[in-house]
Amino acid sequence: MKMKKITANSMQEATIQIRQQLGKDAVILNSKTVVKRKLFGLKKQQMVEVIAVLDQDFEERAGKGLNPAPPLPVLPKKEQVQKLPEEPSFAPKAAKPAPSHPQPLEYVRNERHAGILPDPLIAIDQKLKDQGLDDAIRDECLKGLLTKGAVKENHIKKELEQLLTDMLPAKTSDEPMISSKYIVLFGSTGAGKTTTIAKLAAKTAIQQQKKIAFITTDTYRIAAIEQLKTYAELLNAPLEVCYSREDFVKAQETFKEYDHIFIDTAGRNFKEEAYIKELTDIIPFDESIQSFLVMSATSKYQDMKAMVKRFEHVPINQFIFTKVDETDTMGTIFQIIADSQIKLGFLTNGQNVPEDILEGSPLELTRMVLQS
Ligand SMILES: Nc1nc2c(ncn2[C@@H]2O[C@H](COP(=O)(O)OP(=O)(O)OP(=O)(O)O)[C@@H](O)[C@H]2O)c(=O)[nH]1
Ligand SMILES: [Mg+2]
Repeated sequence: MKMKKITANSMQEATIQIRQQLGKDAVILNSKTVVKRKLFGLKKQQMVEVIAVLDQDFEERAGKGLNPAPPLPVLPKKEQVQKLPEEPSFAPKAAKPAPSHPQPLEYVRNERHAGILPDPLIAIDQKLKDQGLDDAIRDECLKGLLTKGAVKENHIKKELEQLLTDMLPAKTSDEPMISSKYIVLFGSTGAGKTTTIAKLAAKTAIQQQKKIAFITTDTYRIAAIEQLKTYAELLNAPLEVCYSREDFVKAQETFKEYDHIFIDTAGRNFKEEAYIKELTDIIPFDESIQSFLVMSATSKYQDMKAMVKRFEHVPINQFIFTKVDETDTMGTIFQIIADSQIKLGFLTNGQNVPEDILEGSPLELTRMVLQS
């Protein structure tokens, strides 16, 4: 896909320029009259501004004798879509051959910087940027939308939803959210680990009628043990406090008849290497453990990115993002998942236990990004 904005004195002149720059298969997407100031702003002149595209893939495939891709199916306004007329006899001969075609992604990027995308695409690009999505994701979206000819608002929404959803790792449909015997939540201080573990445990015990137990390795604050004990008592579930790997192995033996054991960990400054070591010293991260990195949705992108990097040697099966009720910027979460390709487990949206938790899905997250 190649796109050009041409400003000329007349439609005829614009047509000649489009033909010279894009070739005879170019299609006009949009044309409007603009007023340009000349002579240091003293004189106004009416000109035409035309946006034209050439479906380059179509050209290349046709050239190679392959089935050509369909031309752009949807264009802005019916009356604005004009196939270029045959070359007028007075057209000057092209002085030099058309420039070689840039790669599509580079092309989209250049067009964005030159500010000549159709208005609805400019608006959607800005919205995604405001949400915190980076150039690479936005380029991919623009490229996909242009390739599908989605330049009208209603068409954009559907296609964009699909494009964004496809960038996130999908869960298999039969994959239960709580799939292992041991479920461990870790992350930085105050992220909402204990509250979320109580929500998950309560849902598993009440809705799925599973036999559940708790382990905590958070021995730094007396209040932390008390907090989890309160939830355990409410759910009539046992709790073991583990200070070491030996304690942990003993607790595993004690709970061998239980369906799911929810493990709470201490919130620590994730920048400290020692924290990661303590975590892996006590908990054996093997296949029987489903691990969730818990991060607050209100955290900055760079901090989240650093946190994921810090935990790269602890296997992270899925993410949990808490406090989504406290932010309107879901794009940061989207970006982190797209970067890391780690699946989204849950989102929590309030302090109520157990209600304020949702299973995360790529489509739901995409919709949240586009709605906010
Ligand atoms: N608004 C909002 N608050 C939440 C959510 N989840 C947890 N909180 C609140 O965040 C605060 C910290 O929650 P905790 O569960 O104690 O966090 P933690 O990660 O266990 O904290 P440490 O163990 O000290 O590291 C509490 O006031 C929770 O009620 C949420 O989804 N939305
Ligand atoms: Mg806690």
